[in-house]
Amino acid sequence: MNTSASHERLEADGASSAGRAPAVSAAVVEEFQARGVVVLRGAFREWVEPLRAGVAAVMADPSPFERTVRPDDGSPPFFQDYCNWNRIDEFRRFVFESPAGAVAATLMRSAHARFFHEHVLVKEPGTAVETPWHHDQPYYCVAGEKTVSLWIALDPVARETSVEYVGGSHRWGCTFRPTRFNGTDLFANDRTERVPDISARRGEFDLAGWAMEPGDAVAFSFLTLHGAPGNVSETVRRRAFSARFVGDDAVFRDLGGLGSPPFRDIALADGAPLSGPEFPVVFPPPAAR
Ligand SMILES: O=C(O)CCC(=O)C(=O)O
Repeated sequence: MNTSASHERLEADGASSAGRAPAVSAAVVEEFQARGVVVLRGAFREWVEPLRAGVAAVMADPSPFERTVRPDDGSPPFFQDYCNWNRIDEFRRFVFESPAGAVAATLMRSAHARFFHEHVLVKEPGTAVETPWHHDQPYYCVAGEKTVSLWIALDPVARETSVEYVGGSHRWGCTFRPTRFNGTDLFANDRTERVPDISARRGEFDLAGWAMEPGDAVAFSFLTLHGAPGNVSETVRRRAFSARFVGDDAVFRDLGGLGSPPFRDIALADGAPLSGPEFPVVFPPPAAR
């Protein structure tokens, strides 16, 4: 567990434009760089209501990418959908008008922040569906050192329901085989190493996780291993909006449209700098460039 409470603080200062970020202290940046994960208290409080409205809109009209896991034990589902920012007004406003891009650029120590995609994750009260331990990098058609996801809580999240992160795993120097939730291969690939059984060896790792309030966020690298239990609450939903950014070193990795998200229509060459309307630069905002 993270004991450095001073590193947990990031209080939103009322900033609401992409050009004006809440202060992210040097200590927070250092912790993100060293541990691969840091909690940002209250950073997106004013975005909770718009994002909840966006989540409701997606759930009412999911995209073709929607994946809802319905557990065999009959407990409630785990809803997931992604890449909806361009059709859901609240999400598009978040991408371009919230301080998320500025926060991401600061944490990544990047001259700019480019939006990669967003992911909606809703664990209904009582769902038994766990999020298996994984890291996101092997699923993605992008490579680079500068990456960050902002997992924003839209409900109160108790510690026993929270996502957990393996501190320092972003520096292990390896990526693990990308699999689906059920353990089958997502696509043919030459990675043989599987994610270690973190749950069985908890004492060996620097596990980080936090009880959260709506508007708190956890920032973590695409390489940081993470996983989550089911939603042990019988009454409180666990709605989350995970916004993903890459920095100025991002290049396209051609996965033949087989990654997750698949991004089947990208015309970039393997290794080319990531660009294009699917991945807008959101910080600095256009007026400041
Ligand atoms: O919300 C969860 O349970 C998992 C989140 C996750 O895997 C992610 O945001 O990359």
